[in-house]
Amino acid sequence: MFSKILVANRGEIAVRVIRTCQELGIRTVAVYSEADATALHTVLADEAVLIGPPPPTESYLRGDRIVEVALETRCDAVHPGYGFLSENTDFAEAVEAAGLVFIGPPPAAIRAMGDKVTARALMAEAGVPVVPGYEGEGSLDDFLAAARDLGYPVLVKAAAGGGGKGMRVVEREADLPAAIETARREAQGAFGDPRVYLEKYLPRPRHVEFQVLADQHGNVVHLFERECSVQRRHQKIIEETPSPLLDDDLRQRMGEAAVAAARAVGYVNAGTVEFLVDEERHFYFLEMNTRLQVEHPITELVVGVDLVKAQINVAAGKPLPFSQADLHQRGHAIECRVYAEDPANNFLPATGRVLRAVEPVGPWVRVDAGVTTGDTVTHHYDPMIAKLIVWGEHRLDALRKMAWALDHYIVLGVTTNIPFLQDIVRHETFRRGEVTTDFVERHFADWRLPDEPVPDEVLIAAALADLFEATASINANGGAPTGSGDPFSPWNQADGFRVGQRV
Ligand code: MV4
Repeated sequence: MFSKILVANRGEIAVRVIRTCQELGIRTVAVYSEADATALHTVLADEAVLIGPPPPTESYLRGDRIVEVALETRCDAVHPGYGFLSENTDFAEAVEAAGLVFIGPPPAAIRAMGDKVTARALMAEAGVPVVPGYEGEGSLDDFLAAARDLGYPVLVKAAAGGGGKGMRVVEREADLPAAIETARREAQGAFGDPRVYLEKYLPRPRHVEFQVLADQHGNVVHLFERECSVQRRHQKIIEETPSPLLDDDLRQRMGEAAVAAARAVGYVNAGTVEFLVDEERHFYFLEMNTRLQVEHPITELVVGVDLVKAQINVAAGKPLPFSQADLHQRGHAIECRVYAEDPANNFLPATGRVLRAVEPVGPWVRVDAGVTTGDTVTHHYDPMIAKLIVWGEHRLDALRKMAWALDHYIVLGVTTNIPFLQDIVRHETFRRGEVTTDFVERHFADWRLPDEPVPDEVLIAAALADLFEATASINANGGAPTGSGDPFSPWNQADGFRVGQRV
Protein backbone atom coordinates (compact mmCIF):
# COMPACT_ATOMS: atom_id res chain seq x y z
CA MET A 1 0.00 0.00 0.00
CA PHE A 2 1.06 3.59 -0.56
CA SER A 3 2.56 5.47 2.36
CA LYS A 4 2.14 8.99 0.96
CA ILE A 5 -0.18 10.43 -1.70
CA LEU A 6 0.02 13.84 -3.35
CA VAL A 7 -3.43 15.33 -3.92
CA ALA A 8 -3.23 17.35 -7.14
CA ASN A 9 -6.37 19.37 -6.56
CA ARG A 10 -8.11 21.86 -4.27
CA GLY A 11 -11.52 22.46 -2.69
CA GLU A 12 -13.98 19.83 -1.61
CA ILE A 13 -12.53 16.99 -3.71
CA ALA A 14 -9.04 17.48 -2.28
CA VAL A 15 -10.58 17.41 1.21
CA ARG A 16 -12.58 14.28 0.27
CA VAL A 17 -9.42 12.45 -0.85
CA ILE A 18 -7.39 13.59 2.17
CA ARG A 19 -10.05 12.31 4.60
CA THR A 20 -10.03 8.81 3.12
CA CYS A 21 -6.21 8.78 3.14
CA GLN A 22 -6.28 9.74 6.84
CA GLU A 23 -8.67 6.86 7.48
CA LEU A 24 -6.39 4.43 5.64
CA GLY A 25 -3.26 5.67 7.45
CA ILE A 26 -1.76 7.13 4.28
CA ARG A 27 0.01 10.48 4.63
CA THR A 28 -0.95 13.29 2.27
CA VAL A 29 0.74 16.18 0.52
CA ALA A 30 -1.43 19.09 -0.60
CA VAL A 31 -0.39 21.52 -3.29
CA TYR A 32 -1.86 24.98 -3.06
CA SER A 33 -1.90 28.35 -4.78
CA GLU A 34 -1.33 31.71 -3.10
CA ALA A 35 -5.13 32.08 -2.90
CA ASP A 36 -5.42 28.84 -0.90
CA ALA A 37 -2.80 29.35 1.84
CA THR A 38 -5.42 28.84 4.56
CA ALA A 39 -7.87 26.69 2.58
CA LEU A 40 -9.22 23.49 4.15
CA HIS A 41 -7.24 21.15 1.91
CA THR A 42 -4.00 23.01 2.63
CA VAL A 43 -4.56 22.80 6.37
CA LEU A 44 -5.82 19.20 6.52
CA ALA A 45 -2.97 17.57 4.60
CA ASP A 46 0.12 16.40 6.50
CA GLU A 47 2.29 18.59 4.30
CA ALA A 48 1.41 21.44 1.98
CA VAL A 49 3.54 22.92 -0.78
CA LEU A 50 2.93 26.29 -2.43
CA ILE A 51 3.02 25.82 -6.20
CA GLY A 52 2.23 29.27 -7.56
CA PRO A 53 -0.07 32.27 -7.95
CA PRO A 54 -3.88 31.95 -7.98
CA PRO A 55 -4.54 31.46 -11.75
CA PRO A 56 -4.85 27.69 -12.38
CA THR A 57 -2.46 27.84 -15.34
CA GLU A 58 0.22 29.03 -12.91
CA SER A 59 -0.59 26.56 -10.11
CA TYR A 60 -3.07 23.65 -10.23
CA LEU A 61 -2.46 23.08 -13.95
CA ARG A 62 1.36 23.04 -13.60
CA GLY A 63 1.77 19.30 -14.09
CA ASP A 64 5.57 19.51 -14.29
CA ARG A 65 5.83 21.35 -10.98
CA ILE A 66 3.35 19.00 -9.28
CA VAL A 67 5.34 15.92 -10.31
CA GLU A 68 8.48 17.61 -8.94
CA VAL A 69 6.74 18.25 -5.62
CA ALA A 70 5.57 14.62 -5.45
CA LEU A 71 9.18 13.47 -5.89
CA GLU A 72 10.63 16.04 -3.47
CA THR A 73 8.16 15.03 -0.78
CA ARG A 74 8.73 11.30 -1.45
CA CYS A 75 5.17 10.43 -2.42
CA ASP A 76 4.40 7.11 -4.08
CA ALA A 77 1.20 8.13 -5.83
CA VAL A 78 -0.80 11.09 -7.15
CA HIS A 79 -4.58 11.51 -6.92
CA PRO A 80 -5.81 14.03 -9.52
CA GLY A 81 -9.40 14.53 -8.25
CA TYR A 82 -11.65 15.89 -10.99
CA GLY A 83 -11.15 18.85 -13.32
CA PHE A 84 -7.66 20.40 -13.57
CA LEU A 85 -5.20 17.64 -14.68
CA SER A 86 -7.46 14.65 -14.04
CA GLU A 87 -8.10 13.84 -17.71
CA ASN A 88 -4.79 15.08 -19.07
CA THR A 89 -3.00 12.18 -20.77
CA ASP A 90 0.36 13.99 -20.69
CA PHE A 91 0.09 14.49 -16.94
CA ALA A 92 -0.83 10.84 -16.27
CA GLU A 93 2.16 9.82 -18.41
CA ALA A 94 4.49 12.24 -16.64
CA VAL A 95 3.42 10.87 -13.26
CA GLU A 96 4.15 7.31 -14.39
CA ALA A 97 7.42 8.29 -16.08
CA ALA A 98 8.57 9.70 -12.73
CA GLY A 99 8.03 6.28 -11.16
CA LEU A 100 4.88 7.35 -9.34
CA VAL A 101 1.43 5.74 -9.48
CA PHE A 102 -1.36 7.75 -11.14
CA ILE A 103 -4.56 7.02 -9.18
CA GLY A 104 -6.71 6.87 -12.27
CA PRO A 105 -6.97 5.00 -15.56
CA PRO A 106 -4.09 4.07 -17.89
CA PRO A 107 -3.10 7.06 -20.08
CA ALA A 108 -4.16 5.13 -23.21
CA ALA A 109 -7.73 4.84 -21.87
CA ILE A 110 -7.84 8.59 -21.13
CA ARG A 111 -6.62 9.30 -24.66
CA ALA A 112 -9.06 6.90 -26.35
CA MET A 113 -12.07 8.37 -24.53
CA GLY A 114 -10.83 11.96 -24.89
CA ASP A 115 -11.14 11.71 -28.65
CA LYS A 116 -14.91 11.45 -29.12
CA VAL A 117 -14.60 10.11 -32.68
CA THR A 118 -12.28 7.31 -31.55
CA ALA A 119 -14.54 6.60 -28.57
CA ARG A 120 -17.65 6.34 -30.76
CA ALA A 121 -15.92 3.91 -33.12
CA LEU A 122 -14.63 1.75 -30.25
CA MET A 123 -18.06 1.67 -28.62
CA ALA A 124 -19.86 0.73 -31.83
CA GLU A 125 -17.32 -2.08 -32.31
CA ALA A 126 -17.95 -3.30 -28.73
CA GLY A 127 -21.71 -3.43 -29.32
CA VAL A 128 -22.48 -0.35 -27.20
CA PRO A 129 -25.26 1.70 -28.83
CA VAL A 130 -24.12 5.11 -30.12
CA VAL A 131 -26.31 7.91 -31.50
CA PRO A 132 -26.56 7.54 -35.29
CA GLY A 133 -23.97 9.88 -36.75
CA TYR A 134 -21.09 10.53 -39.12
CA GLU A 135 -17.41 10.53 -38.14
CA GLY A 136 -16.57 12.87 -40.95
CA GLU A 137 -13.08 12.87 -42.36
CA GLY A 138 -14.64 13.62 -45.70
CA SER A 139 -15.59 16.64 -47.78
CA LEU A 140 -18.44 19.06 -47.15
CA ASP A 141 -20.53 17.06 -49.64
CA ASP A 142 -19.99 13.92 -47.53
CA PHE A 143 -21.22 15.82 -44.45
CA LEU A 144 -24.26 17.10 -46.36
CA ALA A 145 -25.11 13.60 -47.64
CA ALA A 146 -24.66 12.08 -44.17
CA ALA A 147 -26.85 14.75 -42.56
CA ARG A 148 -29.56 14.15 -45.13
CA ASP A 149 -29.49 10.41 -44.30
CA LEU A 150 -29.60 11.11 -40.56
CA GLY A 151 -32.40 13.64 -40.92
CA TYR A 152 -32.44 17.12 -39.42
CA PRO A 153 -31.91 18.45 -36.84
CA VAL A 154 -28.31 17.26 -36.45
CA LEU A 155 -25.63 18.20 -33.96
CA VAL A 156 -22.12 19.24 -34.95
CA LYS A 157 -19.72 18.19 -32.19
CA ALA A 158 -15.98 18.66 -31.77
CA ALA A 159 -13.91 15.46 -31.71
CA ALA A 160 -11.72 16.91 -28.96
CA GLY A 161 -14.69 18.44 -27.15
CA GLY A 162 -17.01 16.93 -24.57
CA GLY A 163 -19.31 18.19 -21.88
CA GLY A 164 -21.15 20.27 -24.44
CA LYS A 165 -18.14 22.34 -25.49
CA GLY A 166 -18.08 23.26 -29.17
CA MET A 167 -21.49 21.75 -29.89
CA ARG A 168 -24.16 23.26 -32.18
CA VAL A 169 -27.61 22.25 -33.35
CA VAL A 170 -28.34 22.57 -37.06
CA GLU A 171 -32.02 22.66 -38.02
CA ARG A 172 -31.75 22.64 -41.83
CA GLU A 173 -29.38 21.83 -44.65
CA ALA A 174 -28.84 25.47 -45.62
CA ASP A 175 -27.19 26.12 -42.23
CA LEU A 176 -24.86 23.11 -42.19
CA PRO A 177 -21.84 24.43 -44.16
CA ALA A 178 -21.53 27.56 -42.00
CA ALA A 179 -22.07 25.56 -38.79
CA ILE A 180 -19.29 23.14 -39.72
CA GLU A 181 -16.98 26.00 -40.63
CA THR A 182 -17.60 27.84 -37.34
CA ALA A 183 -17.37 24.64 -35.28
CA ARG A 184 -14.03 23.76 -36.95
CA ARG A 185 -12.63 27.20 -36.23
CA GLU A 186 -13.82 27.14 -32.60
CA ALA A 187 -12.52 23.60 -32.06
CA GLN A 188 -9.11 24.60 -33.46
CA GLY A 189 -9.01 27.57 -31.12
CA ALA A 190 -10.24 25.76 -28.01
CA PHE A 191 -8.60 22.34 -28.41
CA GLY A 192 -5.97 22.76 -31.14
CA ASP A 193 -7.89 20.14 -33.13
CA PRO A 194 -10.39 21.17 -35.85
CA ARG A 195 -12.07 17.79 -36.34
CA VAL A 196 -15.85 17.75 -36.02
CA TYR A 197 -18.44 14.99 -36.41
CA LEU A 198 -22.21 14.73 -36.76
CA GLU A 199 -24.85 13.13 -34.59
CA LYS A 200 -28.59 12.98 -35.01
CA TYR A 201 -30.10 15.44 -32.53
CA LEU A 202 -32.20 13.76 -29.85
CA PRO A 203 -34.91 16.11 -28.57
CA ARG A 204 -35.34 16.43 -24.78
CA PRO A 205 -33.11 13.53 -23.75
CA ARG A 206 -32.32 12.46 -20.21
CA HIS A 207 -28.77 12.19 -18.97
CA VAL A 208 -28.17 8.92 -17.16
CA GLU A 209 -24.64 7.84 -16.31
CA PHE A 210 -23.19 4.61 -14.94
CA GLN A 211 -20.35 4.37 -12.43
CA VAL A 212 -17.83 1.70 -13.31
CA LEU A 213 -14.90 0.30 -11.37
CA ALA A 214 -12.16 -1.89 -12.80
CA ASP A 215 -9.08 -3.47 -11.25
CA GLN A 216 -5.73 -4.49 -12.75
CA HIS A 217 -6.78 -8.15 -12.88
CA GLY A 218 -9.51 -7.91 -15.50
CA ASN A 219 -12.47 -7.45 -13.15
CA VAL A 220 -14.93 -4.76 -14.24
CA VAL A 221 -18.18 -3.97 -12.43
CA HIS A 222 -20.74 -1.18 -12.56
CA LEU A 223 -22.17 0.52 -9.48
CA PHE A 224 -25.46 1.42 -11.14
CA GLU A 225 -26.65 4.77 -12.42
CA ARG A 226 -26.97 8.44 -11.58
CA GLU A 227 -29.72 10.62 -13.03
CA CYS A 228 -28.14 13.96 -13.93
CA SER A 229 -30.74 15.71 -16.07
CA VAL A 230 -31.14 18.72 -13.76
CA GLN A 231 -28.46 20.99 -15.18
CA ARG A 232 -28.01 24.44 -16.62
CA ARG A 233 -25.62 25.15 -19.48
CA HIS A 234 -23.94 21.77 -19.00
CA GLN A 235 -23.38 22.43 -15.32
CA LYS A 236 -25.15 19.84 -13.21
CA ILE A 237 -27.20 21.11 -10.27
CA ILE A 238 -28.97 18.09 -8.74
CA GLU A 239 -28.19 14.40 -9.18
CA GLU A 240 -29.95 11.35 -7.80
CA THR A 241 -29.82 7.59 -7.77
CA PRO A 242 -31.64 5.37 -8.61
CA SER A 243 -32.91 7.17 -11.71
CA PRO A 244 -36.72 7.45 -11.53
CA LEU A 245 -36.72 6.58 -15.24
CA LEU A 246 -35.09 3.16 -15.25
CA ASP A 247 -36.68 -0.19 -14.62
CA ASP A 248 -34.71 -3.33 -13.80
CA ASP A 249 -34.49 -4.44 -17.41
CA LEU A 250 -33.20 -1.12 -18.80
CA ARG A 251 -30.87 -0.77 -15.80
CA GLN A 252 -29.35 -4.17 -16.46
CA ARG A 253 -28.87 -3.54 -20.18
CA MET A 254 -27.28 -0.12 -19.59
CA GLY A 255 -25.06 -1.55 -16.84
CA GLU A 256 -23.81 -4.27 -19.16
CA ALA A 257 -23.17 -1.66 -21.89
CA ALA A 258 -21.18 0.46 -19.40
CA VAL A 259 -19.01 -2.53 -18.46
CA ALA A 260 -18.49 -3.35 -22.15
CA ALA A 261 -17.47 0.29 -22.76
CA ALA A 262 -14.85 0.11 -20.00
CA ARG A 263 -13.49 -3.21 -21.23
CA ALA A 264 -13.21 -1.89 -24.80
CA VAL A 265 -10.57 0.65 -23.75
CA GLY A 266 -8.77 -1.53 -21.18
CA TYR A 267 -10.13 0.63 -18.39
CA VAL A 268 -8.75 0.43 -14.83
CA ASN A 269 -9.90 2.46 -11.77
CA ALA A 270 -13.15 4.45 -11.37
CA GLY A 271 -14.88 5.91 -14.41
CA THR A 272 -18.29 7.04 -15.61
CA VAL A 273 -20.07 6.11 -18.80
CA GLU A 274 -22.58 8.77 -19.85
CA PHE A 275 -25.70 7.87 -21.80
CA LEU A 276 -28.55 9.81 -23.32
CA VAL A 277 -31.97 8.18 -22.99
CA ASP A 278 -34.55 9.35 -25.54
CA GLU A 279 -38.32 9.62 -25.21
CA GLU A 280 -38.73 6.01 -26.39
CA ARG A 281 -36.33 4.89 -23.64
CA HIS A 282 -33.60 3.96 -26.12
CA PHE A 283 -30.16 4.61 -24.70
CA TYR A 284 -27.00 5.78 -26.44
CA PHE A 285 -23.36 6.14 -25.36
CA LEU A 286 -22.43 9.81 -25.10
CA GLU A 287 -18.95 9.92 -23.60
CA MET A 288 -16.87 8.40 -20.83
CA ASN A 289 -15.41 10.50 -18.03
CA THR A 290 -12.11 8.91 -17.11
CA ARG A 291 -11.99 10.16 -13.52
CA LEU A 292 -13.91 10.32 -10.26
CA GLN A 293 -16.94 12.59 -10.62
CA VAL A 294 -18.38 15.39 -8.54
CA GLU A 295 -21.57 13.41 -7.96
CA HIS A 296 -19.85 10.19 -6.81
CA PRO A 297 -21.19 10.43 -3.20
CA ILE A 298 -24.78 9.47 -4.15
CA THR A 299 -23.43 6.18 -5.52
CA GLU A 300 -21.39 5.70 -2.34
CA LEU A 301 -24.51 6.06 -0.17
CA VAL A 302 -26.78 3.81 -2.21
CA VAL A 303 -24.27 1.10 -3.13
CA GLY A 304 -22.22 1.25 0.08
CA VAL A 305 -18.79 1.58 -1.51
CA ASP A 306 -16.19 4.26 -0.68
CA LEU A 307 -15.09 5.10 -4.22
CA VAL A 308 -11.91 6.93 -3.23
CA LYS A 309 -10.86 3.97 -1.09
CA ALA A 310 -11.61 1.69 -4.05
CA GLN A 311 -9.56 3.93 -6.36
CA ILE A 312 -6.57 3.78 -4.04
CA ASN A 313 -6.79 0.00 -3.55
CA VAL A 314 -7.14 -0.66 -7.26
CA ALA A 315 -4.20 1.65 -8.06
CA ALA A 316 -2.12 -0.26 -5.51
CA GLY A 317 -2.86 -3.46 -7.42
CA LYS A 318 -5.47 -5.03 -5.15
CA PRO A 319 -8.34 -6.96 -6.76
CA LEU A 320 -11.88 -5.61 -6.37
CA PRO A 321 -13.30 -7.02 -3.12
CA PHE A 322 -16.73 -7.62 -4.70
CA SER A 323 -18.27 -9.00 -7.89
CA GLN A 324 -21.27 -7.63 -9.79
CA ALA A 325 -23.63 -10.03 -7.97
CA ASP A 326 -22.52 -8.57 -4.61
CA LEU A 327 -23.59 -5.03 -5.58
CA HIS A 328 -27.08 -3.70 -4.94
CA GLN A 329 -28.84 -0.36 -4.70
CA ARG A 330 -30.36 0.33 -1.31
CA GLY A 331 -32.64 3.33 -0.76
CA HIS A 332 -32.32 6.63 -2.57
CA ALA A 333 -29.70 9.40 -2.55
CA ILE A 334 -29.81 12.98 -3.84
CA GLU A 335 -27.05 15.55 -4.21
CA CYS A 336 -27.49 19.32 -4.47
CA ARG A 337 -24.53 21.39 -5.60
CA VAL A 338 -24.14 24.58 -3.61
CA TYR A 339 -22.69 27.27 -5.85
CA ALA A 340 -21.45 30.72 -4.88
CA GLU A 341 -23.57 32.45 -7.50
CA ASP A 342 -26.67 34.59 -7.78
CA PRO A 343 -29.50 32.62 -9.43
CA ALA A 344 -31.67 35.76 -9.45
CA ASN A 345 -29.04 37.68 -11.40
CA ASN A 346 -28.17 35.50 -14.38
CA PHE A 347 -26.19 33.11 -12.14
CA LEU A 348 -23.39 35.64 -11.79
CA PRO A 349 -20.55 34.10 -9.77
CA ALA A 350 -20.46 35.51 -6.24
CA THR A 351 -17.22 36.20 -4.40
CA GLY A 352 -16.25 37.36 -0.93
CA ARG A 353 -15.66 36.09 2.56
CA VAL A 354 -17.89 33.45 4.11
CA LEU A 355 -18.77 35.12 7.41
CA ARG A 356 -20.55 32.06 8.67
CA ALA A 357 -21.30 28.63 7.23
CA VAL A 358 -23.63 26.45 9.28
CA GLU A 359 -24.10 23.07 7.67
CA PRO A 360 -27.09 20.82 8.33
CA VAL A 361 -26.24 17.83 10.50
CA GLY A 362 -28.48 14.80 10.96
CA PRO A 363 -28.99 11.15 10.13
CA TRP A 364 -27.96 10.41 6.53
CA VAL A 365 -27.02 13.97 5.75
CA ARG A 366 -23.53 14.48 4.29
CA VAL A 367 -21.87 17.75 3.39
CA ASP A 368 -18.70 17.67 1.28
CA ALA A 369 -17.45 21.24 1.57
CA GLY A 370 -14.24 22.88 0.45
CA VAL A 371 -15.03 26.24 1.97
CA THR A 372 -15.86 27.06 5.58
CA THR A 373 -16.39 30.03 7.88
CA GLY A 374 -13.69 32.63 7.34
CA ASP A 375 -12.66 31.40 3.87
CA THR A 376 -12.71 33.67 0.86
CA VAL A 377 -14.37 32.65 -2.41
CA THR A 378 -12.43 34.13 -5.33
CA HIS A 379 -13.14 34.30 -9.05
CA HIS A 380 -10.14 32.10 -9.82
CA TYR A 381 -11.83 28.74 -9.23
CA ASP A 382 -15.04 26.82 -9.74
CA PRO A 383 -17.95 28.46 -7.88
CA MET A 384 -19.07 25.15 -6.35
CA ILE A 385 -18.37 25.54 -2.64
CA ALA A 386 -20.08 22.45 -1.25
CA LYS A 387 -22.22 19.44 -2.01
CA LEU A 388 -25.20 18.51 0.11
CA ILE A 389 -25.97 14.81 -0.07
CA VAL A 390 -28.79 12.95 1.64
CA TRP A 391 -29.94 9.34 1.78
CA GLY A 392 -33.51 8.13 2.37
CA GLU A 393 -35.25 4.77 2.44
CA HIS A 394 -37.10 5.71 -0.74
CA ARG A 395 -37.28 8.70 -3.10
CA LEU A 396 -39.94 10.65 -1.20
CA ASP A 397 -38.05 10.15 2.05
CA ALA A 398 -34.86 11.47 0.41
CA LEU A 399 -36.74 14.44 -1.07
CA ARG A 400 -38.15 15.36 2.34
CA LYS A 401 -34.75 15.10 3.92
CA MET A 402 -33.17 17.25 1.20
CA ALA A 403 -35.83 19.93 1.68
CA TRP A 404 -35.12 19.89 5.42
CA ALA A 405 -31.35 20.00 4.93
CA LEU A 406 -31.55 22.95 2.52
CA ASP A 407 -33.79 24.80 4.96
CA HIS A 408 -31.13 24.36 7.66
CA TYR A 409 -28.07 25.28 5.59
CA ILE A 410 -26.91 28.79 6.41
CA VAL A 411 -24.24 30.62 4.44
CA LEU A 412 -23.65 34.26 5.30
CA GLY A 413 -21.40 36.68 3.46
CA VAL A 414 -21.52 35.09 0.01
CA THR A 415 -24.63 34.70 -2.16
CA THR A 416 -25.44 31.08 -2.93
CA ASN A 417 -27.97 29.16 -5.00
CA ILE A 418 -29.53 27.54 -1.88
CA PRO A 419 -32.93 29.32 -2.30
CA PHE A 420 -32.96 28.19 -5.96
CA LEU A 421 -32.27 24.58 -4.90
CA GLN A 422 -35.08 24.83 -2.34
CA ASP A 423 -37.51 25.76 -5.11
CA ILE A 424 -36.33 23.00 -7.44
CA VAL A 425 -36.73 20.20 -4.89
CA ARG A 426 -40.27 21.41 -4.17
CA HIS A 427 -41.22 21.67 -7.86
CA GLU A 428 -44.02 19.32 -8.96
CA THR A 429 -42.23 18.09 -12.09
CA PHE A 430 -39.07 17.35 -10.13
CA ARG A 431 -41.04 15.63 -7.37
CA ARG A 432 -42.63 13.38 -9.99
CA GLY A 433 -39.15 12.51 -11.27
CA GLU A 434 -40.00 13.71 -14.76
CA VAL A 435 -36.95 15.83 -15.52
CA THR A 436 -35.28 16.13 -18.89
CA THR A 437 -32.17 18.16 -19.76
CA ASP A 438 -34.31 21.23 -20.53
CA PHE A 439 -36.05 21.20 -17.11
CA VAL A 440 -34.26 24.23 -15.61
CA GLU A 441 -34.57 26.33 -18.77
CA ARG A 442 -38.23 25.39 -19.12
CA HIS A 443 -39.37 26.01 -15.55
CA PHE A 444 -36.82 28.35 -13.98
CA ALA A 445 -35.88 30.73 -16.78
CA ASP A 446 -36.77 33.89 -14.89
CA TRP A 447 -36.55 32.68 -11.34
CA ARG A 448 -36.63 35.33 -8.61
CA LEU A 449 -35.80 35.15 -4.93
CA PRO A 450 -39.07 34.43 -3.10
CA ASP A 451 -40.33 37.52 -1.30
CA GLU A 452 -40.40 35.92 2.14
CA PRO A 453 -39.28 37.14 5.55
CA VAL A 454 -35.78 36.08 6.56
CA PRO A 455 -36.04 32.94 8.76
CA ASP A 456 -35.27 33.37 12.48
CA GLU A 457 -32.29 30.99 12.25
CA VAL A 458 -30.63 33.24 9.71
CA LEU A 459 -31.20 36.37 11.81
CA ILE A 460 -29.84 34.60 14.90
CA ALA A 461 -26.84 33.31 12.98
CA ALA A 462 -26.17 36.78 11.59
CA ALA A 463 -26.36 38.28 15.07
CA LEU A 464 -24.03 35.59 16.44
CA ALA A 465 -21.58 36.09 13.58
CA ASP A 466 -21.55 39.79 14.36
CA LEU A 467 -20.98 39.16 18.05
CA PHE A 468 -18.31 36.57 17.28
CA GLU A 469 -16.41 39.02 15.08
CA ALA A 470 -16.68 41.75 17.71
CA THR A 471 -15.50 39.40 20.48
CA ALA A 472 -12.62 38.19 18.33
CA SER A 473 -11.38 41.71 17.76
CA ILE A 474 -11.74 42.57 21.47
CA ASN A 475 -9.76 39.45 22.44
CA ALA A 476 -7.17 40.21 19.82
CA ASN A 477 -6.56 43.54 21.49
CA GLY A 478 -6.17 42.13 24.97
CA GLY A 479 -9.56 43.42 25.99
CA ALA A 480 -9.50 46.71 24.11
CA PRO A 481 -12.72 47.06 22.10
CA THR A 482 -11.30 47.66 18.64
CA GLY A 483 -8.04 48.50 16.94
CA SER A 484 -5.24 47.14 14.79
CA GLY A 485 -4.99 43.79 16.58
CA ASP A 486 -2.39 41.76 18.43
CA PRO A 487 -0.05 40.16 15.87
CA PHE A 488 0.48 37.18 18.18
CA SER A 489 -3.19 36.42 18.74
CA PRO A 490 -4.35 33.24 16.97
CA TRP A 491 -7.33 35.27 15.73
CA ASN A 492 -5.00 37.34 13.64
CA GLN A 493 -2.91 34.51 12.17
CA ALA A 494 -3.16 33.85 8.46
CA ASP A 495 -1.36 30.50 8.62
CA GLY A 496 -4.42 28.33 9.02
CA PHE A 497 -4.04 27.85 12.78
CA ARG A 498 -7.63 28.88 13.38
CA VAL A 499 -8.99 26.74 10.60
CA GLY A 500 -7.06 23.77 11.93
CA GLN A 501 -8.55 24.33 15.37
CA ARG A 502 -12.06 24.32 14.06
CA VAL A 503 -12.01 21.08 12.12
C1 MV4 B 1 -26.61 15.44 -27.44
C2 MV4 B 1 -27.90 15.92 -27.22
C3 MV4 B 1 -28.89 15.54 -28.10
N1 MV4 B 1 -28.58 14.73 -29.14
N2 MV4 B 1 -26.37 14.61 -28.48
C4 MV4 B 1 -24.44 17.98 -24.07
C5 MV4 B 1 -23.22 17.63 -23.30
C6 MV4 B 1 -22.47 16.70 -24.16
N3 MV4 B 1 -21.83 15.70 -23.36
C7 MV4 B 1 -23.50 16.12 -25.06
N4 MV4 B 1 -24.67 16.88 -24.90
C8 MV4 B 1 -25.79 16.60 -25.61
N5 MV4 B 1 -25.59 15.76 -26.65
C9 MV4 B 1 -27.34 14.27 -29.29
N6 MV4 B 1 -27.07 13.48 -30.33
C10 MV4 B 1 -28.13 16.77 -26.15
C11 MV4 B 1 -27.07 17.10 -25.33
C12 MV4 B 1 -27.38 17.95 -24.22
C13 MV4 B 1 -27.23 17.51 -22.90
C14 MV4 B 1 -26.74 16.25 -22.59
C15 MV4 B 1 -26.59 15.84 -21.28
C16 MV4 B 1 -26.93 16.69 -20.25
C17 MV4 B 1 -27.41 17.92 -20.53
C18 MV4 B 1 -27.56 18.37 -21.85
C19 MV4 B 1 -28.05 19.64 -22.11
C20 MV4 B 1 -28.18 20.07 -23.40
C21 MV4 B 1 -27.84 19.23 -24.46
